[in-house]
Amino acid sequence: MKKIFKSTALAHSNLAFIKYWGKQNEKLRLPANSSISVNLSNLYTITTVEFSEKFLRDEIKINQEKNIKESLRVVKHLDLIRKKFRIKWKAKVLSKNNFPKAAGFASSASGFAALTLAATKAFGLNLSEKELTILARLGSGSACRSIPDGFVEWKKGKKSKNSYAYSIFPSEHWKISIFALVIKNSEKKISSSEGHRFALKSPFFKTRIKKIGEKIFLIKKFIKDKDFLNFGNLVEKEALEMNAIMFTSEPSLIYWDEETIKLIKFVYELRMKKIPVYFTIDAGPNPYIICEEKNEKEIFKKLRKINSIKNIVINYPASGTKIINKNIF
Ligand code: 2P0
Repeated sequence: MKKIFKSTALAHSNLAFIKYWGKQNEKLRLPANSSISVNLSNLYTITTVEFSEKFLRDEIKINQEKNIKESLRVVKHLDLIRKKFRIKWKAKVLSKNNFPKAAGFASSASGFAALTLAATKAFGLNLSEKELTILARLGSGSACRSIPDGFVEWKKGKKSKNSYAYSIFPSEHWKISIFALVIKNSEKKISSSEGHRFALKSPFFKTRIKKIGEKIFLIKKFIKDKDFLNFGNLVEKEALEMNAIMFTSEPSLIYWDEETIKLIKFVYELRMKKIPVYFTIDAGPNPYIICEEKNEKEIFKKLRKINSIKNIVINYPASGTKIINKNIF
């Protein structure tokens, strides 16, 4: 029987508690600091990759659309994989997010994690988890954190082979609830890749880097102990510090909207009412709100009443990237 070089992977998006913002090496996507994240159960990408000697060119479809800029980035990643493993064949790639692309969630992490596993498996390569994280990182830095299970650390490393991600706690370790809130769903004008470059020019960047080691030590301890109050406090501080780097970078980046600030204040109000809840924000206006599972329903009810929130996705810690037996073409 003729062998088919085709495989499908599912990767969850991830949310950083200690963020990646600024690179020590842009080409190799070596981050300026290590980071800590969790995979998000309800935000994921499924990608099927097929290689064939008959294909004349790569054909890339993301959410049924042909987007030239995104396709070029995918082809670049395929080229890297082909070069590394001496593959000559062209590929067909179909990638689908379970969330609408215009929902305002980043998809490069889950996208490049799924692409890396599907493409290597399609060719029958069985890479170790560590190797997969290194390869995914070269496509998009944060993608390496979507490969391992649950709560993940990405070690910054000084060389490509030392900059990898691994699971620090499995997804079942701590069932916290993470609301992804959409207040704005247009694409951002300044991409994360550009933002990373600007960050190095903030006068506070060096100070941030000096403090990261201690933050990583503490966040791991708080996750281990399931110490929600200290955990949430540190997550929130870290998000504000990263945003302070963005505000003071060159050029300055303010991804926030008026509604972002309103939601931050809403979180503060809930805490004044003794409801333990914390926020974090990435490179965009849409915040994430984190609480313990026991408070999830009460907070959800309150969030649903806020008109500026267009979409709420509740997430729990999720597994790493895996192969599934259902090709999408
Ligand atoms: C993070 N972000 O740690 C941080 C927080 C955004 C803010 O990782 O250039 O899309 O592809 O390596 O991975 C976004 O950066 O950048 C990011 P590239 P990426 O989640």
